[in-house]
Amino acid sequence: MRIALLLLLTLLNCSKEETGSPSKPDTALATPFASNASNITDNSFTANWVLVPKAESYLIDVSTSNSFSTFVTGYSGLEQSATTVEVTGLSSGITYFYRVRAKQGTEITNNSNVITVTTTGVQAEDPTYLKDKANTLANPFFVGVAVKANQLTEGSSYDVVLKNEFSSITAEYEMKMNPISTGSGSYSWEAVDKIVNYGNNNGINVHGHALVWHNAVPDWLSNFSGTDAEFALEIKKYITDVVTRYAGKIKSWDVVNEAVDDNGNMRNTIFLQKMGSNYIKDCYQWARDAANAAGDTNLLLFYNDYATSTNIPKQNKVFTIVDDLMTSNLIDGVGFQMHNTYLSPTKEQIETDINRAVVLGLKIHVSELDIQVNQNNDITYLTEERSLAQKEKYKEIVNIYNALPEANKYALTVWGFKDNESWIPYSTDLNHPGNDWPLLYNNKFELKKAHTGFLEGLD
Ligand code: 9MR
Repeated sequence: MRIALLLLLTLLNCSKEETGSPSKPDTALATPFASNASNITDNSFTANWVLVPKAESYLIDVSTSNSFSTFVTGYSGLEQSATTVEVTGLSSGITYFYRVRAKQGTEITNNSNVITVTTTGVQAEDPTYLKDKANTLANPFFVGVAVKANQLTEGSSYDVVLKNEFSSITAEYEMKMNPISTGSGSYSWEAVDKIVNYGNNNGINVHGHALVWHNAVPDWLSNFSGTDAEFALEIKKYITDVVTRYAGKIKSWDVVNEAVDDNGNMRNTIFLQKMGSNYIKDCYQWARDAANAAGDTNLLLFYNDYATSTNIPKQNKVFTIVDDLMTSNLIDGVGFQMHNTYLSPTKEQIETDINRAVVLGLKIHVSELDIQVNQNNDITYLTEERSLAQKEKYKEIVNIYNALPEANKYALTVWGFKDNESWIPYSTDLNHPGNDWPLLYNNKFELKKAHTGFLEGLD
């Protein structure tokens, strides 16, 4: 009888194993915990979650709805053995949601918590062209961009964007003295001709930048061994030849650029050293005389400088120079470069600065606008938050400009097209410590929120 009972129990055990009915695990598989996404770009991110003991794999869902009513193609229960997966092929500026389940054999847990992540870049920004909107204003002004001659090939993406969006150009470096002046009376005109012809042939205003700048002195002049009077004659000849060649083709020139030091004194340049304290006036006089002699009595002469909104001693010195030039009727406008950041200068600082030129009846050129978002190197990609802050700052400066009286308006020029081609990232001049995204278009020439901010500034 005992033996028969043991036999029965053994048989029962066997049959239980044979039918494969689940044996209860020691501890149940835990539901995973999803953690924040990393490596977020405009078309991908890395989804992360915490390892679940005993899980053999994980099933990940990615959706554009937090109820997961639909799934991103390829990401409905995608099985993955690691605790991370790169989610690719996404659109820019879109919010995605992800969740994960753990799996062991046939056992699958409930869904984890849901993580929200927004890809970088822009989505459905207002495609209105900048100049089109500016031209509908009661008091329109030129919307400018800094260019390089090699961007101006017919049909290039620069060419297309430029003709659509902008009504003025400034050469980013090719109209400075060091590329043009190869020796006394000898010049390299090719790039300048290309830029000027491009503007003239396409009805785009051309602003000349810059006749005299301490950072663009050609070697032969830096090493000049003649007398100071001979040096001054070389500068006069240079200004005369350049202004004459492009008389009637270039609407305005920055005659002297950045003559004031950050300490509020005159910058101790080779021009000041060799030509004396009257050199600025001399340069403007030579430019005016050359234009008049060539029959262009409408050439606009600008003084151009940076950081005057925040540096008051510098601002004061700039306006001493401007006043002096005004007295001699040698200046038509002031260029405020505006290499700004998303934090500075404030609206009030900018208005106070610009207004000093407005009350003098001068034209205002916001001449080199860009807005840094990573001056402290605290982000590794253009975050949503920083992108919005930049947008607001673009909107603010355009708004300030647009509010100027008609007589004071001239142009608002952005210093380049695409973020990755800007002078700002890692600039040694600025001691910029990292990457940055200061312009209106991203590396793929897509519209950024900054562009929408510019448009909104025109409202
Ligand atoms: O952005 C310009 C850069 O590409 C040139 O290498 C550099 C030297 O020519 O000049 C940069 O533009 C400067 C402008 O002419 C004057 N204000 C400061 C700008 C940034 O350095």
